[in-house]
Amino acid sequence: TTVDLNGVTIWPGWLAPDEQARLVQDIRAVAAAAPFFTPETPRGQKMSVRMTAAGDYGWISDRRGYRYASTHPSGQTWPPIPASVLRVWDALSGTDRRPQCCLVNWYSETARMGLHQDRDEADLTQPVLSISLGDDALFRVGGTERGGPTRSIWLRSGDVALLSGPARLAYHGIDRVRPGSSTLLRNGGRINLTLRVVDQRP
Ligand code: MD3
Ligand code: FE
Repeated sequence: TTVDLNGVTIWPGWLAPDEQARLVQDIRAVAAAAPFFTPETPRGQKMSVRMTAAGDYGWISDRRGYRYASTHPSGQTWPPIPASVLRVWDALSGTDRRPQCCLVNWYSETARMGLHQDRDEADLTQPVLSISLGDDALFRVGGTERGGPTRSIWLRSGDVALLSGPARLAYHGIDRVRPGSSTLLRNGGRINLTLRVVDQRP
């Protein structure tokens, strides 16, 4: 069963608890190879979300701007996307392309992500798939123009969302995290994985 929020398709509780635990274990291994870092906006503000990535590309932001990059800020290539994560893409993405980036966003209890569009990918006809793990988060989505009406929904651990079609360019963000709402992560907080195709089809 799915929920539609402004064209965003959500599968509530799509991942069983044992599968969620496997994903967390695999993301811990990703973070051991590619440690979480705190991105800085081009204007020099630290983001409240900590990030890392797996796959051919990660998304980085620093004083020079934001972009996809084939190496971690340390200079090392990103670890491969875990098979447990690829299985979710294969089940729900509806595309024949492989994800080139698994962005890992780590929210503390006070972290947020302001309303933004995702448009750094070369082929915007390819979907983005999002996996929520850990504490609940209040997700907000609007239309394709800034300042339009928005709707909100709580994303819970194990929920998967697919952003495709017109919703691919919708403004969206995370307003807040509900502390203590999940026991999946030892230290609380929330992890969101987003799977993306970055390059144009070769
Ligand atoms: C709607 N992440 O990484 S995931 C991001 O929970 C990002 O960490 C949020 O926004 C998070 O860029 C939201 C849900 C999501 C992801 C991509 C989208 C919703 C989207 C792209 C287009 C429209
Ligand atoms: Fe986004």
